Parts: sequence; structure tokens; C-alpha cells
Amino acid sequence: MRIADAQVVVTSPGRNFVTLKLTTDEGITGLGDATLNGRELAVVSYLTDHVVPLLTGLDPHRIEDTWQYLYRGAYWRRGPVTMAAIAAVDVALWDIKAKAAGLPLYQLLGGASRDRLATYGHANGRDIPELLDSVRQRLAEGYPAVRIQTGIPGLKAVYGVHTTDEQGERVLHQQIRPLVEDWDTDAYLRHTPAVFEAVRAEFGAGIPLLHDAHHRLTPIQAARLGKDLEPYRPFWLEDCTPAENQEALRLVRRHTTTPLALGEVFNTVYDYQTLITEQLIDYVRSAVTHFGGVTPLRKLFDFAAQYQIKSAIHGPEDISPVGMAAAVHLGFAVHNFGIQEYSGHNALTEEVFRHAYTFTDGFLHPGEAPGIGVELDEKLAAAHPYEQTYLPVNRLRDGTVHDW
Ligand code: GCO
Ligand code: MG
Repeated sequence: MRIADAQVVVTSPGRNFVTLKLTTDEGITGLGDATLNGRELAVVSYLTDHVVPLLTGLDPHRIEDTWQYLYRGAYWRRGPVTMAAIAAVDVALWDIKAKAAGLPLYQLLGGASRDRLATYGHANGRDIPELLDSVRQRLAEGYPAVRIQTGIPGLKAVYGVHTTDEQGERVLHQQIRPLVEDWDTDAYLRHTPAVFEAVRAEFGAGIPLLHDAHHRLTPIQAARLGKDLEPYRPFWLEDCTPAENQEALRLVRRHTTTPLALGEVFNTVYDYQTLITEQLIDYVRSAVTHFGGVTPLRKLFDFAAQYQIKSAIHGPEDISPVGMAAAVHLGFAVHNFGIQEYSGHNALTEEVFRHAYTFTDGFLHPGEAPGIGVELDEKLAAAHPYEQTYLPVNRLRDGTVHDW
């Protein structure tokens, strides 16, 4: 079998998604997600200009070899654009191999290690009462764990909380210029323990609660927050410091027993070396889509398993159902699965990408369709073309740019 055709499909059924579709000379197709939120077209160019011309004629069964060929062959290693492009090829090849075998992908990864995958959903509110309603809703939907984010008194817009316009309509992240949010670390550090206290008082001690600090704290601020949250026993504190500096987590770890999750902006195992070998985190957060695919993420999970660190694959709405399907199959197969982030996609996206994975009462299952189990409706995709978009940026009260 040989790869006969490779196409890059860009669609925006509510937000942009980039998908690689490979077709073999035997007519088997494979899909891979290459979506890099806010920088989508860079990956499209990387794929169409530099990768697609190399693919035709290759044996699709040689997944490891193709991965190494694209990674080492580029000479310029790592980086989100490169690794998203390689991820799309890798997942499309796994899709083809599993379809050729007539098996769902998880079977090729060692088979099921569990019956279903526990997820966490996002709850948010501009203030605490609104957050409590949102938590109630997630619990009613069956989510076994909930991430809690709120607005901060005095700040008009912060990460994780839907922004609404004067008519009360949700303002989406899609903007022709980045939306400017504002930030005040002191206000955040004062407010967040009170948020946990309110949620625990309302819903009790039993519900796993997560929180995302979105890279905004210094190590000592993160240590303080971790310590202040300890009485409320968070399931994890996510991305407490900017991810580039692995050593920062030594300081955080020294001061708190709050479990730490990190890595959604990482794209190779090297970003994790210190974090894993020194046991500075508890969950690895990388997405299949941004980490070079199933092949390297599986290796990362096996490495992390030696240190009792678990998986928590990044699963925001900007990972397409193709990337989500790959995540569900991988999570189903590895022993050290931790939890899967899952918010689902809008109805139109679910039509563009029909998928075999199911979400029932807060738990995911990959389904039994051969491959990753996703079908792309290319006509519908074409009817919703790319839209220029940016993620927001953050500024402090004095106007200084801060980590978003
Ligand atoms: C998460 C993430 C996302 C990112 C988004 C950027 O924990 O799910 O922090 O919300 O901000 O994926 O594109
Ligand atoms: Mg996050």
C-alpha cells in the first residue's frame, strides 16, 4: 500500500480547524488534526508547502519511520508549527493502519485498559453565584470532575470566563485583532481561595475540582496559591507558572502538596525532562495535536508512568474531533490514564466531523469503528471557510503585556 494523495482541509464551523486527509492507492483514508489556535495558516503552509510533497509514494504502514523522517529530516526541530504538522501525518497514518487492520485504533495500542474515560468539564462564572450555577449544570450533565474559573473583582475580562457583549451575547475568542483582557495577580491570589471555599461549601468535599492558572504566576506566587488551596484539596492546579522554565516547578513543589498539571503548550518530551525525572508534576497535559501525534505522546506517557505521573490530554474546543478521537483512543489504552478534558464541540462541528467516540454521563468511549472513527464531511467543511482569528492578550493595569 502507498500514499496516493494528501490534502489539507481548513474549515471554520464556529472556529477554525485544520485537517490532513491522506488517501492510499487502496482507497483507505486517514485523518489527522493540525489545528494551532490563532496560528492555523502557518501549519497549513508547513504541510502543503513542505510535507505533502514528501508523502506521496510512502508506505503508510511505516509510522515510526515517517515520524523520524519528518522530525529529523526537517533539521529544525520542535516548535508548535512543526509538531502540529507532524502530528497530523502521524494520526492519519495510525488511522489508515487501524482501518487496514479492521480495528479501532486503541486495539493497536494494546487494547482497552479501562471501560470508559473519566472527564472534566469547564464551569465558569463572572462571579461566585454564577460559577455555582455553572458547576451545578456540569454535575447535572454527569461530569465526574469540574474545572472552576471565575471573574475577578475589579477586572473586566479574564481567561476561562465567557465574555458577553451589551446584549448579553457570548463574545467568542475569534477576533480580527486580539481581544485585550486585563490582569492583576494580587487580586487573583486573594480571590481564588474564596472561590474554592464557596464551591466546597455548596457541593461538598467529594467532587474533584480543578483550576487553571494559565501560566500567569511567578514561582513564589504559585507556591502561595498551591498552599492556600490545600484546605480545599484541588484535584490539580494547572499551568501555575509559564511553561518554559521547568526549574520553576522545583520551588513550587517544595512548598505545596496541591497536585500540579502542566504541558499543554509543550511539544516534545524534552520540555518535560526535568519535570518528570524530578517528579515535579503529577499530570502531563500535552495534546496529541501539538505533540507530534500518538507515537511520541505514547512514549511520553510510558516515560511518565515510571514516575507515577498520569495522562491528562489537553482537550479544549480548539482541538478538533479528529484530535479528540486520537486522544480518546490513546487514553483508553495507556495504563497511566489520569483524566480527559472534554467540553464537546458545537452542533455544526459535530456534523462536519462525524465521530464514533461517545460522551455519556461524563465519560468518553472511543467506539468500535475501525481507525480513529472520524468521517470528514468535505462539502460541509468547504461551506464554512477559514476566518481570521486571534487568541486574546493580557495587560496589567498599567498597560504592561502579561502572560495570557
Ligand atoms: C485548557 C487551555 C485552553 C487554552 C486554549 C488555547 O486548559 O483547556 O488552557 O483553554 O487556552 O486551548 O488555544
Ligand atoms: Mg489550560
